Amino acid sequence: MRKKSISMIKTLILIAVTAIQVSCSKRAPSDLSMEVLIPRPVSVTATGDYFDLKESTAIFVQGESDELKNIGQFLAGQLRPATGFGLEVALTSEPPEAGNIVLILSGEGNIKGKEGYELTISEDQLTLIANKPAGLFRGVQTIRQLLPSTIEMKEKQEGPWEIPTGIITDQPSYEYRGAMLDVARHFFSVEEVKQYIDLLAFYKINALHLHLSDDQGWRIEIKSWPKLTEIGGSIEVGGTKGGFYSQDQYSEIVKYAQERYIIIVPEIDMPGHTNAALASYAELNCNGKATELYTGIEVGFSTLCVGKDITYKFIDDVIRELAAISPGPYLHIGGDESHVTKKDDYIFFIEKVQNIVQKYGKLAMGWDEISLSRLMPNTTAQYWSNAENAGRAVKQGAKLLMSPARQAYIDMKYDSTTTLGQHWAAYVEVDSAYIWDPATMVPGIGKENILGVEAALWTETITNMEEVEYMVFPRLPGIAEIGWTPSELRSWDEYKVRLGKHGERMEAMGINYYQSKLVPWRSATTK
Ligand code: TNX
Repeated sequence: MRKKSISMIKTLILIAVTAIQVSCSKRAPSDLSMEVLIPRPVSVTATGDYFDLKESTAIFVQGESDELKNIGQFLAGQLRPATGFGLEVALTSEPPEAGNIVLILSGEGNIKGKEGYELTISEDQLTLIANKPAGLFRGVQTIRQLLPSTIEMKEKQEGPWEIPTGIITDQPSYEYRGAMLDVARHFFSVEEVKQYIDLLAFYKINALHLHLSDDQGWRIEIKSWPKLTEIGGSIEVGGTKGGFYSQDQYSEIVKYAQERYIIIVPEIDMPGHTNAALASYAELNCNGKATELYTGIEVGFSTLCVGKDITYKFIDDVIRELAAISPGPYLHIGGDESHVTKKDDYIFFIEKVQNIVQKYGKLAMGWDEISLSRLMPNTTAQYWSNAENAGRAVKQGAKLLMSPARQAYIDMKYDSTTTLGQHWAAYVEVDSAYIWDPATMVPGIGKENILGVEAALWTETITNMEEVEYMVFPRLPGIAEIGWTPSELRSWDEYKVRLGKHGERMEAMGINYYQSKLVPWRSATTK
């Protein structure tokens, strides 16, 4: 009896002590390594505490540079609406007081390459260090993803705005991580392209390839050939009104992308896929007659007249004007599916056009068929389906950009019930878009031959941004991760859980994404 009551008292004391401990300790320990980050960072060490973003938090930028201040402003701009905080951005040369965010450009630390960064989060301070501004910008995306999903909402939300403490050291696997948008089959406005750029930036993508011309439309103003846009830009697939970018508008897109450390890769597809040009100028046709405008979705029926001098005068003008407004290193010459161009003509044409691209100071890129021609050492071939073409390109010393249609063509339907998209290559479910490795895709071709990866969105069936989002999400985040995260850190079983949790964030961003049954979604509408 006595023994029993002593043990009962002991138990009660234990309960009381535990209760006091729990109510006194602030919060459960955090675990930075469990945070949902896409792409997954290279290295994460957790230290168990929290950094709190507060009303009083400021963003300090170390270094006298407007460029760095702009990155600070970008971060503040992302965090202000949902927090309602002022988040002042200030330049400093002194280490600031506790409670702030600090962005530092420095050659020190464990940071690799021009996009690497190191993020050190303590209770007192959040410190982001990089060698180059691009690295700071990539790290800023990590900071966004470490805050609660509601940070992405446009109206003020309830906090707390806490970030688990620890250290993230990160850098990309591939130097080029791109997305292609076909603005030729359906036209997308400057505002829509900017919206797309914002989505790409969030996943640390650094190249937007704009497919600016095709059979159905010519979308970039060329001042010396004005009918290209007057006539060739007037319509789109289905016969609806088309559109084009004036050179000023295009420059506005380039600048917007540049501020997000994204290059624009402009593509003029030739010698095939050129009906819009052939309809605009009779002299570009071998028979001297302009074709009719085309609003269908067949491919491979058009070609520039390879034997005429005027063709190269035309290309010289187009490339000269386009190169002058394109600060990025690459200019894409297409070269795919030229089914009505004779093989010898095709070979001759691609060699000649590569020279023109070089003359205007750019590096040529082209779809994998260009490897039939002699490639210049700095030309990049974009692999989409033909391993033989890819092998021939690499043998010539060219690098490959990997866009395998069965994995990275995000205009493909997810499954047989998807209403948008095509399925000539495959049904591309969310797992298929994730489970592939650029470095083992084509036998005999390894990482050293590969520039990077690119997800391609062709728009024969895609007419507006809501549809773009549905096809892009959630396949693009997976392809972004393939480009960024080393292959040994990638597994579908781990990724699908992370993606499932990321659903909440896509919803907070207002993204219309496909809720694949293969992913365990944890989101407002699927919970
Ligand atoms: C093939 S692959 C194309 C495009 C189409 C796309 C549709 C390649 C380089 N060309 O012209 O839009 O398929 O999925």
